[in-house]
Amino acid sequence: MATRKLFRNLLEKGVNAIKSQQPFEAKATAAAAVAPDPHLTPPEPSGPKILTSVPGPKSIELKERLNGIQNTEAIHFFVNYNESQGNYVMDVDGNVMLDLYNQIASLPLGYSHAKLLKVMTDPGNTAAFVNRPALCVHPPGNWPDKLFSTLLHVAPQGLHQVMTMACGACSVENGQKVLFIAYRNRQRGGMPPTDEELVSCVENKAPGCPPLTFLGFKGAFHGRSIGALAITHSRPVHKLDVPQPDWPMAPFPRLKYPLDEFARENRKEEDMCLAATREQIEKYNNKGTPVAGMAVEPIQCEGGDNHATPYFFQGLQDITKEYHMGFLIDEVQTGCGATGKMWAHDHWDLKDGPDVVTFAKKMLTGGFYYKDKYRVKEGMRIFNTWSGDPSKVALLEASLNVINEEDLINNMMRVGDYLQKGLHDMQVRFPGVVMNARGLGAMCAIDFCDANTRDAAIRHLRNKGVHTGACGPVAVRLRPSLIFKHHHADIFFDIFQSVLKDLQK
Ligand code: PSZ
Repeated sequence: MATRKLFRNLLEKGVNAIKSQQPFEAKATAAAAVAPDPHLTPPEPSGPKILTSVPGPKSIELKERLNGIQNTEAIHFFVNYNESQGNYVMDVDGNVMLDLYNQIASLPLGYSHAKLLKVMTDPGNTAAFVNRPALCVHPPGNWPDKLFSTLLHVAPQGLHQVMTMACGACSVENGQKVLFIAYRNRQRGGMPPTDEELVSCVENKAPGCPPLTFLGFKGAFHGRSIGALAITHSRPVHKLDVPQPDWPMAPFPRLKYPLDEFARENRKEEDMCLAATREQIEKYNNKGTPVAGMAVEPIQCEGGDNHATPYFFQGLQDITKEYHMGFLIDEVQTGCGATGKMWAHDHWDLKDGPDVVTFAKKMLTGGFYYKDKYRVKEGMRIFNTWSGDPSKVALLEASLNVINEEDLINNMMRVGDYLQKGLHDMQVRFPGVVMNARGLGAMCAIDFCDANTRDAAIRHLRNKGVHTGACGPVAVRLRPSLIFKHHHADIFFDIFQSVLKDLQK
């Protein structure tokens, strides 16, 4: 019985138990009294407004109804998308919350941005929305132009090939496939596959299905489908009962924050992880299961917002070159400007572009970029029915225009700096409650003394009108959209401070 309970706790770690709280009337702070953003129609609220506990009675009723046909344990609250605006999400009970989580970090411009609504209502786009194409066989005539003006326009340096996909996990898996295929092509010296390979691969047997492996990092999250899951090592809830290949796993640095203050210790930790990565690769290569590629997140997000320095990532790239492996950078959560650069790996000053970069979330379409040398010759090998969706690329186009016109990536750098300083200030003022404030641009996090206090903080924040997310064992992560400004940060800090005061009691 005790084991069962422990197991369930392990499985549920990070899924917040949602309990009722006392209603809270958020005060409109002086900081909130700023001119409304003209791009928001109607303008966003001036601050949070809480009418019931969150989730409120309507959310609870809907959850019960939905629970009859699916598992609803992860649902925080039901949303009124018609009334959610800018940085504020409104739930079905009329509670208005400042949203620092944004649909798991996937709204580039918050809710109902006028420019995105316009794309949806433009009669010229109707056919594209109604007739969803099988993009790899019947693309629309404007598809090449659309890809050049959007995805290629913001492509990471040195990566000129792109493929759209439906979600993050399938982007990662297709990126892995591209690297496996390239590895085998290199081993064959450009010769075509043998008949034996063609026959055996259909039966999941070698040599057609080679014993190649792919390296992931401890604490990583790359998605829930089987190939992406095989390089995911964050929580048991993702993996339990699913057969997985024996692939190498290396330690990801556990650094001390602020990074600069602990530069010497952090360097030692990163050197240790780089050495361990080499050891893993040698081990798997030597036992006849060569490592064809490695995947790494610029910040391990779901795993707890674990950062590493450019030195570590440069070291990883050197290793991939030395061992003739592909270097896949998973920018599903870090891509599209939130770190203060279009791609988080732009912060690293790599000698050469990465081999594959995956994206989804704020890019609105899934997909991956890759180097020309990884182009797969045959059609149908990197392929699925929809292979993305032109309507999502139309929304991405409008979003990128706004991001460019309003200099929103630099906004993330500036407001991110402000958020990081504010979080640091909180850890100085509430020692023993919060610690390890950290961030890159506006992708920030702070640790709590333990998981229960962290979960309570998220509940209290929500009941006072701020929606944030949990990650890792004890962290709260902030995932503002690119239109988040300093006055929103002030509202967050007012409420965060009052929650920390309550928790300190
Ligand atoms: O709990 C969850 O399902 C979460 S929390 C964060 C994510 C999912 N992120 C998805 C994700 C990611 O952060 C990285 C770095 N790579 C791949 C994925 C998978 O993307 P989706 O969910 O679109 O398949």
